[in-house]
Amino acid sequence: AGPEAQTLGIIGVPFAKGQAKQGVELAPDLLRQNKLRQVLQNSDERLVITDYGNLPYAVDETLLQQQRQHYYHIRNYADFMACNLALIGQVQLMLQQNAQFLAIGGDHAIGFGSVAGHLQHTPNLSLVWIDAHADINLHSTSQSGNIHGMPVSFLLEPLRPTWQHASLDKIAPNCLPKDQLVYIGLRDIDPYEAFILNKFGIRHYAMDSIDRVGVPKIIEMTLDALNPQNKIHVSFDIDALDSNVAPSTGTAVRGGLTLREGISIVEALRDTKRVQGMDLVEINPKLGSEHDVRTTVESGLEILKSMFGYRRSGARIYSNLDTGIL
Ligand code: HAR
Ligand code: MN
Ligand code: MN
Ligand code: MN
Repeated sequence: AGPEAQTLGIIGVPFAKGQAKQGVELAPDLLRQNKLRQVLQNSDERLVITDYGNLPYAVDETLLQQQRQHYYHIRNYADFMACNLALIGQVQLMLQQNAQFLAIGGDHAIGFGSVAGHLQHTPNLSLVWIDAHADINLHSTSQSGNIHGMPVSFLLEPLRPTWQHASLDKIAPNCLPKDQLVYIGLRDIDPYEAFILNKFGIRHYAMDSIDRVGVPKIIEMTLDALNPQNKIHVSFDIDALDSNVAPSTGTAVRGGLTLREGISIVEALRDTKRVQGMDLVEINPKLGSEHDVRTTVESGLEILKSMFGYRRSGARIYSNLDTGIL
């Protein structure tokens, strides 16, 4: 690892209790079996990768009390908080030891701990949430009780008071200002989520905006909105991609991003050189056929490849190229 080294820490977060379907906990190991490490290494030879394995967590009595008293209507609140507490610490550790990190879910409930940990290391952060869903429900608005539909509400400054019993000021004092969040790919927004997005003027480029102005303009508007001094966190829910390229996921929605659009967005974010953390979540190998699972894993790996340096144009750095051939 020379001065050009780009250090990347990877953590698997096999958390599946933010929703009701089994299987999403298998994704980190499945991606590893499908040569995650080699794919990333080949995307940029300067990467120095440390895989921290899969994150363990333990639920304590305080969290169970919080669940019993205040959040009994949310499925697995105590598990959610315990896992995310561990992840908040893990992300900070990875950013002490690496320039960048990647968190592999698990379901999108881990977006809370991943972004919250990132915010504790880097208070001036911008968040790009690429998803079919807004994941901004409050405990009082969720119709499903599934906490993978709520992580953004824990992160956003104006929504924090709605989690008054969650001790967020202790766990994760830094939060995200509403103007440093941009959503891309939405197409399945709950009524109260739409109300929240509009009330606070949160930028959300749903699929209809993408249809109207196209991906290059959406990228331009996204980058214009984000503070250019900030580092960026990209939280990528595989269901942002169309279900024909990402069928094996718990809440697939048709009419999503093509793989090319997904790659294009991720390439542009990478090119800012400000992306410091990324999540890839909601790949569920227990859903769909063997072919569906392979397609979904391949799409996920293509997205990661582009984030960590691969360029379709061939415009990449190769230090040991033998130019004596010509
Ligand atoms: N909005 C719905 C809910 O709150 C669906 C949540 C979403 N599913 C996800 N997250 N895959 O993006 O229950
Ligand atoms: Mn650091
Ligand atoms: Mn999501
Ligand atoms: Mn989603």
